Amino acid sequence: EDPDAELAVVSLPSYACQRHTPLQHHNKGLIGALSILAENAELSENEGRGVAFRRAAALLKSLPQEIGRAGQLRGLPCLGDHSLRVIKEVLEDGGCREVEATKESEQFKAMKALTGIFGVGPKTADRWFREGIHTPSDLQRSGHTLNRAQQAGLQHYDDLNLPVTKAEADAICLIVERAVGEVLPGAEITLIGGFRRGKQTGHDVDFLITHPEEGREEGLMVKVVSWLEAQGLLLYQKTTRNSYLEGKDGPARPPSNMDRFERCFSIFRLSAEQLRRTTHSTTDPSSRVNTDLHTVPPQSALRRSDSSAQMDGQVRVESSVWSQGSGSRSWRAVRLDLVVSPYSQFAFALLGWTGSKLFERELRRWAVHERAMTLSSHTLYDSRQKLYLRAGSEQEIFALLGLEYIPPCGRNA
Ligand code: DGT
Ligand code: MG
Repeated sequence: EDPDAELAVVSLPSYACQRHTPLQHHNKGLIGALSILAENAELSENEGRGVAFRRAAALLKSLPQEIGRAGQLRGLPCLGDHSLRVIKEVLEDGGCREVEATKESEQFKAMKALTGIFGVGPKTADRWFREGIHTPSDLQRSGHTLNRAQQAGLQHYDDLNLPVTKAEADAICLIVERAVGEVLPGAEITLIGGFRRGKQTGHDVDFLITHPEEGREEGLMVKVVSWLEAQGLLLYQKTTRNSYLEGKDGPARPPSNMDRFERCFSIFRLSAEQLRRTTHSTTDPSSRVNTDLHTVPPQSALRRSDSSAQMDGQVRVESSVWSQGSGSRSWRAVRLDLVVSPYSQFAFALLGWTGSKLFERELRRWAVHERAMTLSSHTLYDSRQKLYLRAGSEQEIFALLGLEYIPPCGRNA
């Protein structure tokens, strides 16, 4: 009898946007291995290879149980030859040589360390690596001229490489809410990105801002940023008008829409006091933890061990950024991204900025290949009818795409 002659544990559709992908899953070892290879491909700017590993990992994330034998995967989509080889090796030998070699590789380690600097992408990191620069300290010593973003990135390197907790995101939310309320009453702010998908930590905090009266949001970003800067809350900021031009092959959008889409990349200065105030005033009992220290935030905000960070092969269980050595710090740096969207595009912006990145990619791929539509964070264009489809909610967009609605917590592909 063929030991592999068993049916797949479940049958799953091939696009991640057709499935629920929860945050908690059952195949951490396999997913960790595939994620290392995906990351390495991305750092080597081999996008296609990266996506193939990400799709395979996402498929495993949506399985309802742990895989014990490769035969259980028979008939499942998204698993290419390379991914299957890695999966088999991990299942049979408890590890994969290619993954181990990647993790140990000087190039991979250096590329990770250098792209871990805010403002440094794979191209720049690769150029530096070939000059013998492997670490942020090497870079500092090299005397290279850095742009403003990179200078800030180097300066706040340690903080920006520590996960941001949900408690920290909530504290920043209160402050940004206040800024938005001061400069434009009635404006609305929504926590997006990984935290909206239910993650307990992230690499940054992302907010989407809009106003129910179309047009009132114009110029809002500049005002919000100025307010935050005046309070000394931004360590760095760069505001762009509609920096993101999606899908070069997408239809041209009216310039007025594009002009209104604003984004700000920033580094926020979060003080221990601000964090303490939030965690004490919150109504969620799970995040209300007693502490008799003045500047040290509650334990809930200090926990740094995170399953999603471990999944990415980056086990970070160091002592908190808030308590270093014997003393305690009074503030930390946090990456903060702000996006302003006109109300008419809000649903598209919300869907487009909630992620995950792979889920977004899969939505757009589904739209193009299965529906002849172009989805962006602004609009949905139907190429057959030659018209833009309006939507007031994420549910409507899924319906227009002919997809079952997947809530944010199911978009962790
Ligand atoms: P994190 O921060 O590591 O917990 O993970 P995410 O999922 O929050 O990832 P992040 O912060 O890089 O981006 C949030 C989502 O926004 C991401 O899942 C996809 C989307 N996104 C990121 N950058 C862009 C962009 O330039 N344009 C558009 N339309 N969407 C973007
Ligand atoms: Mg994020």
